[in-house]
Amino acid sequence: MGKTIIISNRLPVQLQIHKGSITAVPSVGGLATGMKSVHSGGDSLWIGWSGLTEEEIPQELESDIDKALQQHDCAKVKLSSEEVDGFYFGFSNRTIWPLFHYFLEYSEFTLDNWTTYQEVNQKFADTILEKAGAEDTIWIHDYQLMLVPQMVKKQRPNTSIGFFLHIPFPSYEIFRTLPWREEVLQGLLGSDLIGFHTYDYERHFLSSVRRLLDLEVSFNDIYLDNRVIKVDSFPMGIDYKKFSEAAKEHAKRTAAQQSELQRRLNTHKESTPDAKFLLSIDRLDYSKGIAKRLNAFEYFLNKYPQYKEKVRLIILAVPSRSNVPQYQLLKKEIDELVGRINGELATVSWTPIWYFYRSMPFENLIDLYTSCDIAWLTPIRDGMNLVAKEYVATRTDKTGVLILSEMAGSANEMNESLLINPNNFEQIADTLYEAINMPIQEQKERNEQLQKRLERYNVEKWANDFMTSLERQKHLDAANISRRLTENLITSVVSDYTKAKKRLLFLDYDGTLAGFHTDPQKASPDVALYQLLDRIKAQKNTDLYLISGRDKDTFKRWFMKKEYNMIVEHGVWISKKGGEFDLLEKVKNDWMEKIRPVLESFVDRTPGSFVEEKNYSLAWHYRNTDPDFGNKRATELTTVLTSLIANDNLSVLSGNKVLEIKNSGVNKGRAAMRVLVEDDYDFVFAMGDDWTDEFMFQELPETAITVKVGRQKTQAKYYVENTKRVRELLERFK
Ligand code: GDG
Repeated sequence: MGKTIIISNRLPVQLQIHKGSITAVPSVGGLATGMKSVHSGGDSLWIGWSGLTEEEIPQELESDIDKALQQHDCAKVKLSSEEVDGFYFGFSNRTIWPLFHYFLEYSEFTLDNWTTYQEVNQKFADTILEKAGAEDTIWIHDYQLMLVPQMVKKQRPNTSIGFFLHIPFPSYEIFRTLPWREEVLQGLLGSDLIGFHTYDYERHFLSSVRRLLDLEVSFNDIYLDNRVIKVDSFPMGIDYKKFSEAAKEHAKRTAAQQSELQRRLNTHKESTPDAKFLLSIDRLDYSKGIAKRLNAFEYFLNKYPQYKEKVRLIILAVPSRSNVPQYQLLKKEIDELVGRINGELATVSWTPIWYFYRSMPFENLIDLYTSCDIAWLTPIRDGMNLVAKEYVATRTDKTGVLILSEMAGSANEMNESLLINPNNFEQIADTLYEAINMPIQEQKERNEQLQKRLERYNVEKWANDFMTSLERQKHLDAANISRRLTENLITSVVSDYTKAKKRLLFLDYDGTLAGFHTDPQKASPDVALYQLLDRIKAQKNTDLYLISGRDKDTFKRWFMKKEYNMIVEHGVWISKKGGEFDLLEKVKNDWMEKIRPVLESFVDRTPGSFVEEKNYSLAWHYRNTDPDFGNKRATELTTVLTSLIANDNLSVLSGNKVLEIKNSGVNKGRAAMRVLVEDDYDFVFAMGDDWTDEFMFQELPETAITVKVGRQKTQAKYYVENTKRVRELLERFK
């Protein structure tokens, strides 16, 4: 069994160089603790940037640094300060971060930064390729490294690669503004499994993949060449035990054992026993809505002045990315706001806001969590927000109220908290009032539910779920690959073909012999296809049938002179060796009058869709519509039609971007079986790409060789990737 390689921008240890000696101290961040269960016991390696630029590492210390990192099963990627500027402070934090948090106006599209981002991603990929063995599993983290999966996959197609995005994935309307949007998506699609915190981020991503890359997406599977990529949501949890146990331990401390901060908090509590502490903890980031929160606090105090001197807001803003201009401006704005509000509202015995701009040791974090009556977290956008979960975990007596922004990923799982819209000051003020006055019993009931969930779905479970899903994907893929028509299998099929005394071939047209065209009438056969079919047809003891859902007039125009055998309209008509079309099935078409207006009303409401009228069926095509909208309309139309046709012996067939309404008993399978019994065939071969071909795959005998074009679920025995491969295979039938 291989090891797990974890890759993130920063390593889970912090390097400290003191008088020429190096120490690597484990960092306490959520990701580092989360991955503990995966990154342990010598079975894993963590690759990342050490936090020191090339210029900051004296050459003579380089190998000591590597050794210090090795002791923590870590390896570094070397970055120069110029690379850090372009890749991290530039593209990651001035383009992707604001864009993915819906701060479009902050997003800078600078070609140089994009170039550096690509180069640095390549450096990460190269380090992975250098360190990873063939059996290793790779888990890449976050928005700084979105191109790495593809870079690794290209060199190691069989390596299992997972990717997790810790920030939101924005809606298509936002994502499409990125000049390098296709490249970013393709980079991510090098993964076998892509994880997001919430279902919404997942669906935004799938929508962008569909619209920008025009790839086939079925539920949460993306089909790309010969691979299936799974996309799923894994809401990240916390190390619940660590927080709840730390809180229990703090509760037992004597005054002498308590921290200075705790003692001060206690003094204030004792002097004003009915006053409430509100807490907000975030990195100083515009996405966290700190300035808005301060304004909302002022709004609350003006709306409910009875709480002046009765509430205190403790704001811990952790310094972050302070060399990005927006962050400097934000810092200034917050400093000024705190100053103004305190200046205007403070009394001799009361300062409304206590503001800390620093990072605190874990100990103090627990002091704050356990001492504050209300946690008030109002990000404008947040991938998850672990602080909300940590606060709840430390409330060991189950008291305390969590007020949380709906825009945080964690809001999806924390329904028992008081959810607010961070832009609605009226609602926020009223919610603060509600929180301050919430009966203890209600607090306990809410927290009990929340704690149960957080304890169960903790960070270890999150990491294990992701890894299990990645592992499962590998097996599924292996199972799928085994059905791929490989060179060995092709050789054996060709040999059966050569040896056979009487051969029968059914070949679907659209999506099988020819690719799709925006206008179906323009998808006419090319010269090479005619030559290929001519050659097969000319072979002795070979009956070749083109079998299609197309109307007979088009096929007549394209193929009649070639004297190919044809079955059209899913098996209604048959023509042999250039003869006229005969009805293969006696079917009615009087129902069309009733159905046509329904389809036309859908055409009116779905730009890009159109109705194709055949002799015995009606088809609604939606290939040229907006993909999401088209799929939605297709579902709606299926529902409408299913109720309309209930008693008419009709069925709705869902093809490749087409819904077709036709007589129930007519299908390609039935038609193929009619032909099959006409002779004693010892080689039966069928190829097709969509649902209508599945009837053939189902009906033909077990000995038939059935081949699906594309990797979707199928009854066929084998699959090939695309029409190019179809033709390559048929070329070998000699
Ligand atoms: C990104 C996404 C997503 C904070 N201040 C101190 C301190 N912290 C710790 C907290 C918590 C972590 O930092 C912050 O995590 P968040 O989830 O709230 O936010 P981001 O840093 O923005 O993280 C976010 C996360 O990735 C995970 O996927 O949830 O949405 O933006 O663990 O406890 N720790 C210490 N001192 C502090 O002053 N020791």
